[in-house]
Amino acid sequence: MQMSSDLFFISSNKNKFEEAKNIALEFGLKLKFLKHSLQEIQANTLEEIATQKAMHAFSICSKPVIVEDAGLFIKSLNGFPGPYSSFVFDTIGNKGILRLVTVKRDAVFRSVIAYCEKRGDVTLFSADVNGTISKKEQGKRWGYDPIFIPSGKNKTYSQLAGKNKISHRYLALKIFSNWYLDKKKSSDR
Ligand code: ITT
Repeated sequence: MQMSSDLFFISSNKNKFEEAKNIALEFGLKLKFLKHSLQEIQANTLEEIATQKAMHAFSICSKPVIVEDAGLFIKSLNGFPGPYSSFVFDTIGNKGILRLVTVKRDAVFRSVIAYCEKRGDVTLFSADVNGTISKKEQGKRWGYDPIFIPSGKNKTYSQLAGKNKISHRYLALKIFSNWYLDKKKSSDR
């Protein structure tokens, strides 16, 4: 398979990049990592945050770039922490979330990938995975992995060897990669 290899991925989160890199390779895309903490605006949607992050990222590298904004939306908490997932993880963490979720445990993990290759021009790709919040932390890994059980499984993301084949990040990167490789093919013609 021929690899397409001129795409930057900017994030402060090495775990996120490692997953994205392995997933993208499967689709024939080689991502280059640039570790940077991008400006995260206060906004009500991941799409708005991802758009701003992509514009900031492009101003840093001036090359085609993707960023991701992800969020955990808990239905009984009206979608909290959603766009505040990063802040909430750093403040109350998984233990705090487990204290807030009592009876209804349904949740959605969402990924929004934002692509920018020109100043002010951002294209978005998103995907959701439905699931539930576990009763206690199970397994390790990173972020909310120990408390999110994707639908149809009885293990958390942390405990699933195949997380990268079913995750919100996998699904969003799949849509993005198809779009990006098609675009490259038509511009190479
Ligand atoms: P960026 O620099 O890329 O923004 P971040 O860690 O702040 O890195 P997000 O804002 O996208 O990333 O993520 C929101 C929160 O959700 C953050 O605390 C992550 O650790 C967590 N998170 C995102 N994807 C996750 C995943 O696949 N598994 C577990 N936690 C995840």
